[in-house]
Amino acid sequence: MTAPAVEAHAAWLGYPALAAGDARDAIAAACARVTVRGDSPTLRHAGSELATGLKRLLGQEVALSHGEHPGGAGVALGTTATSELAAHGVPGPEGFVLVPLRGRDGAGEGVAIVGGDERGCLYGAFALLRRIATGQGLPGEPVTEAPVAPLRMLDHWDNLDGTIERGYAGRSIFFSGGEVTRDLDRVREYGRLLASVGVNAIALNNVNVGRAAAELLTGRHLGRVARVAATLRPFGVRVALSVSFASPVLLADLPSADPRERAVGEWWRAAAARVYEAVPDLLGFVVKASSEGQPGPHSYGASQAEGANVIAAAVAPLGGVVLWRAFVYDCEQDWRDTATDRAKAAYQEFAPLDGAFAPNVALQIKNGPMDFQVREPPSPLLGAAPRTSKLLEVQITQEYTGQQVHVCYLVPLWKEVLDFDTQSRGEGSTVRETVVAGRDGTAVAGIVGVANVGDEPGWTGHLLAQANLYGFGRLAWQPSLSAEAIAREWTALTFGSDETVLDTVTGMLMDSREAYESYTAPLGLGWMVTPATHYGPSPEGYEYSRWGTYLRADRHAIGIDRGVTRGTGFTAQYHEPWRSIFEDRERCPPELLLFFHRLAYAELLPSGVTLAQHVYDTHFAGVEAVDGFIAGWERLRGRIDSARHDSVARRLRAQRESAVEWRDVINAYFHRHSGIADAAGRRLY
Ligand code: GCW
Repeated sequence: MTAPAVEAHAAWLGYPALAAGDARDAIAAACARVTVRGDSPTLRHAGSELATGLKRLLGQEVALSHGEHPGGAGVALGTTATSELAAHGVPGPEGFVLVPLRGRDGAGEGVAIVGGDERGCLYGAFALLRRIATGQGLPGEPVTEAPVAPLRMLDHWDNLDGTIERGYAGRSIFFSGGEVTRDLDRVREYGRLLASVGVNAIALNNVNVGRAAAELLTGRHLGRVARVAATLRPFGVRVALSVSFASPVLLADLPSADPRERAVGEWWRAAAARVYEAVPDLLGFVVKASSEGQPGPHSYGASQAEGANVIAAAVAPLGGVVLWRAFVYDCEQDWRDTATDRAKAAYQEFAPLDGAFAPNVALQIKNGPMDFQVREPPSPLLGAAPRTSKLLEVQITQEYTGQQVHVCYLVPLWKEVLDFDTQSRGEGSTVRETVVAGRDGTAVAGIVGVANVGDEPGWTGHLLAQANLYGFGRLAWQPSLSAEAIAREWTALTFGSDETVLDTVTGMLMDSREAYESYTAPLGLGWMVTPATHYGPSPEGYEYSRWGTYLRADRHAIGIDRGVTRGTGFTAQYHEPWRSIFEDRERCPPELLLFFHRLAYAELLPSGVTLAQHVYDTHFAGVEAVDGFIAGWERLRGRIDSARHDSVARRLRAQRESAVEWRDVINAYFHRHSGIADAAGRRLY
């Protein structure tokens, strides 16, 4: 058996044909016709997606018409505003109900998709297709869905020259040669992918904004930005721009960008007016300020709140928001200074400013206190600043997690953060409820992911990295979905319903993060990567540098104590009981032991082996896990088209090579420092 080739750009929207049988025939009978009530770009996309998707899944022609549902079998699509469908339920904005339609004899005749608004129709159309493609079939009872996160956003770190910071899938789909793209077909394809998983906002350009990108706010680029926004609009996706805090200086020659100066406020108001004239529904501006060399309020002795508020005041009357990144720390640290702890920085900077931010400012907070390592505790800032709007930021692009060469399914990592109970309002204050769903009652809430997309045909470089993009959207929509359910959905949509493929790929995705972690970051000890590129091992690459990411290894012990009693005091930023749990070696989650505690190599871990032995064991096991992925994937040859099979097989081989390097370097490092032999007698270098 050889599976047919699938166009790479279709990603999970290729709609592989269902296997012949009664189930398919019943769906085919009920879905031979699609009728769309109303006419608009969004509804047209929804209708044509349904018609083409159903056709491919069911292998039959599907008639598409706009107007009143003629009765009888078929799929009827419309909003609650279109009379006969309103009776079926009233979902909120962006939500939808899938309602089984029954004939006179009570037999199933089709399904109505009732959107709370037009975006709800689009999401409902994708949901119906997903149900059918994943074998759930047509709903037997009405199914209502609405997104949990109001803002479900992607940040592209794309530069105007077409490069992508931390991008591993080719060049930007939005920029090249210093200009905004004119390839709107590709943008449209992307809009379709985003809508299929419910992503509703996107920042087009990198948060590191140089002179060239600062000019996005000027007439030179705004026309094309507007065309990109217009292309994405029917897919329910609003555009945002990353801006430089120094824009008034860079673009208007003002002597300063001090937020307290009147001329600066006036400049931002005029700039915002110009931008909103071009893109009236612009979401707003993303700002990385006083962070890693970017200009910001600190350059003028002003606070982060003063900095954010001057821009917020400019966009507020236009309905815009400011997404203010909280990734602020001392990036000029002296490695000799052991009192400063980078993990504490974001909280120290922002928690005291609670209440000082304008209502249309949201702090965009990375999931962990350091920086997107494969294992970190949740950022304590997510449980602080109750009067400040907050967004959770995660990294879909695999900067520290294998750069789309290694398979690393990140949904389990994101779920740990979403499910973390910060205890900010007592028990039941999970990140997903308080921050992402906005139960704290602040004005802006949601989740942002740094995109892993480029212009490579399959969007994400590694085919299996598509599961991260897919999973981000699905999780933002419904954080209670399990990581495994999402992996299975993606696999079925991407490869079809072959059970062997489903089980193998889902299993591989589910094991992948732990595998990567086991050969790169023992017990939460991060940063052993090669500086700058962040690929491959270099245990002391950052040891004597300025970035605040130290291991402080000597011949007895490694790691940093971050407790209150004998460390940097980082644990004090958490609410109880976390503060005490993280502080206490006995109760600290084992996978975070080296994040919170300095341990001797000879120390016995709860598992009964020494730290050194644990490192050897996990590093050997990590490479074995990769061998398992390779063997599992080999068994799928012939069940997956050869182009996609080969591309993953090639990457798995490259992953293995890198994993071996990691294993041998990290094991050698621990062995040379500790002098402890491997109990299993394996080769250490
Ligand atoms: O993870 C680090 C990256 C930088 C990035 C920065 C940030 C865009 O190494 O490349 O800059 O985080 O999040 O601002």
